[in-house]
Amino acid sequence: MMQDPLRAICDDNLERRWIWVTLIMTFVMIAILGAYAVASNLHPPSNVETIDSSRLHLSEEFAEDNLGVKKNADGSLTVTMVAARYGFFPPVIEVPTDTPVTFRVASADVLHGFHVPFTNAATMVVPGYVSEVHTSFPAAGKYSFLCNEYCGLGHDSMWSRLIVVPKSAAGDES
Ligand SMILES: [Cu+2]
Repeated sequence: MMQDPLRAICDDNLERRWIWVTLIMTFVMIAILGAYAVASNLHPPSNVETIDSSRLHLSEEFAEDNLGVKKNADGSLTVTMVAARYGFFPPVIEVPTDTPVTFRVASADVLHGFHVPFTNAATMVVPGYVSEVHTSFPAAGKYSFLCNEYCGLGHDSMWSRLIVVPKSAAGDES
């Protein structure tokens, strides 16, 4: 029988058994995380772009009038949003199915999360940075944006609505 490799660092049988249990648990958890990330097409956000949070309302892109859905020349969409205690602005976003969407989100105050359950859209919204998420929505329906970073007493009610409409019904909104 093979010699236990842990014998080199530990003489006690029971202790070695528990070391094995924790090692195996750790690798099982890493394997689950890895499999889940691959299966759900999760990847870490890669955009690093800074912005002055205190002057967000005076900035070009994140000024109140410029928030919302914009159509790009190639047919894709860019959605500009502000996360602030306690909501996402604008509070309702409508996009068509099967269309590349880039969300650009900035925080006006503290750390927030940006998560659309049942999709791969999730990122942190760190004050001072612009968070970017690229995704598309294959299924029409009503989704929610949720804040998943505790941001204060109103955190529980920090959510807003994403409506995904069938592409054919979306018409020529600009
Ligand atoms: Cu929040």
